[in-house]
Amino acid sequence: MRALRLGMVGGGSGAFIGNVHRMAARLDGQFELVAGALSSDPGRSRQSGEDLGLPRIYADFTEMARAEAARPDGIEVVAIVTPNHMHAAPARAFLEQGIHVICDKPLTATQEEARDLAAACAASSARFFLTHTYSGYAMIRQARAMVAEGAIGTIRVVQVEYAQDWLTTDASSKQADWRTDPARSGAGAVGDIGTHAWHLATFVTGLEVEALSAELSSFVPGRRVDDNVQAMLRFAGGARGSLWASQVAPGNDNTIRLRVFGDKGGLDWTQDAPGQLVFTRFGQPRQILMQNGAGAMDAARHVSRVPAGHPEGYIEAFANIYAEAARAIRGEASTCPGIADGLGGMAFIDACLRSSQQNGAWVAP
Ligand code: SOE
Repeated sequence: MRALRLGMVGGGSGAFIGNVHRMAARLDGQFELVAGALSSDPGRSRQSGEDLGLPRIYADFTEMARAEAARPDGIEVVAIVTPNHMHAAPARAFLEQGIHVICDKPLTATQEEARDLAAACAASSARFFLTHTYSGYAMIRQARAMVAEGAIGTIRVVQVEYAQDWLTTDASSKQADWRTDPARSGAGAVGDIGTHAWHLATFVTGLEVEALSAELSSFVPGRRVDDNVQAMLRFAGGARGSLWASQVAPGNDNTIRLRVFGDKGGLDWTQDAPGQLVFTRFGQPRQILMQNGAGAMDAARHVSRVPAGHPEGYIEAFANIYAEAARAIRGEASTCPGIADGLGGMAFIDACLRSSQQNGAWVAP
């Protein structure tokens, strides 16, 4: 099947997530990167594009959107891997040209930008996708399918946590500087990794969060955004949960764990062992289900590439998001996160901020 022609905005030399997107796009041969505006600095954009051997290099995304739409061999999809405050404008520019968008999370830096972008999506013939990476893991898909078929019964408790330690001090870096600048990030941990945790909990359980009570903290003196968020969650149907996302948790590089408990059983997944899912039927021994192993469900097999015992990891999970975006673009069934997931994440951020400002009052997202 012909690879889709892909462009990229952001992700120039020295960037982190841009290179991850390129690896994910390349892994399954579904995309060919042919154009880029890889930096807001024209010189760095050119140098980065030349380093990657890009056929077409642009100084800015506005020119790229116009020029690529005018070419018969122009890009069909663009990946936006810029800081949060630079998601909305490029996404809108390409959507208006009918070019599909794959954007890193969270959706935008502000609620207003999110509303504007949702309107641009509604007005465009093109699709919009959001790279909530961790929903791409096969054993997260296994957990979602098991919940849906009733393997753990009626959900009662949901525990989700996402812990890092890279912002434990106020050390400056390219990655830290924009994430701790409210003008460029919009929010701190709650937006950067809290939305990943929120998406995992709602994606696996299929439950809506009806209300939450949150406390956002900024432990590092002088930090202008939150670096730790703890939230209690009330789900539709009566389930209760908690979400913890922190970037000041020494000993945690990128630790993610989701546990879901029902009246018949429980599920427990951690990114420390992403190819495993611990499943317990109440009253029976715990089972460790292995990716592509015995008990694997189609939803997990469809996003696995190798037989059981051959670990797949973060890049493969990211590649699953890209592969599902390609399937959706081709009109096939896909569970790729999209604009609704992005708006949900923005509503989660806003609700946490409102609740925390009201001393943990219960608020609706
Ligand atoms: C930093 O917290 C970060 O790079 C996030 O921005 C990513 O979304 C996450 O996947 C890894 O950590």
